[in-house]
Amino acid sequence: MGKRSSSGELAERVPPGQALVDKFPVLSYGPTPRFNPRTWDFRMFGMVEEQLRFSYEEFRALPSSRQRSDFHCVTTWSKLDNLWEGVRTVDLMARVRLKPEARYVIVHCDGDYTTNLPLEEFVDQDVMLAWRHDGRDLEPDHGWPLRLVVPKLYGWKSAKWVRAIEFAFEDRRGFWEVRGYHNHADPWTQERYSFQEDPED
Ligand SMILES: Nc1nc2c(c(=O)[nH]1)N[C@H]1C(S)=C(S)[C@@H](COP(=O)(O)O)O[C@H]1N2
Ligand SMILES: [Mo]
Repeated sequence: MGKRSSSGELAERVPPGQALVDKFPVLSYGPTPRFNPRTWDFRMFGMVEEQLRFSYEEFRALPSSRQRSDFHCVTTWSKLDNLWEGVRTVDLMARVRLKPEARYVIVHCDGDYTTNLPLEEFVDQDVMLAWRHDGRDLEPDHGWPLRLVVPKLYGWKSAKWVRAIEFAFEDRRGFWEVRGYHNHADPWTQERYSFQEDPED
């Protein structure tokens, strides 16, 4: 993302109803899981020709990238210019052979948190599975050892402590999506709550 040279430019980067923060708040439902590098794994399953499983070492050996992006939580805070380091989902997808039926992604985390998004949005250029933020390893509360970052959707889609990606033919609502939050979650159109959803979608 560009430099913050004028307040107009800045305003263009802040979705309606959001306020900027400098600190990085922690927003978690439930406790921070413990990480054990010997038992941790990362799986890709569902509508794939062959399931994949990575050990921690194998996952960290994937090609990594650094990208800057903004982050918007539905509780109205936004944090701009986060520098994330990890694996872009487009690069991860080079490893998996999807079945043509795959249309949605269900993200599975330690602690039974899940979230869902369309495959098309999961493979956007700015979406990453990240292990570093602003030049430092993620803190446990922020998702160490691995979190998803989906800059174009509200923060609850950026799942922390990710362990598996499931590819599905049909959409399935995740943890917050079944508890009254919007299935899609675009901050620019304030897709905050499920009652706003168009029944035609
Ligand atoms: N596993 C898991 N991921 C999660 C959450 C959670 O409770 N559990 N909270 C979500 C919400 S609501 C937001 S805004 C972001 C916050 O990320 P942060 O705690 O690193 O700021 O994480 C998202 N990812
Ligand atoms: Mo959030």
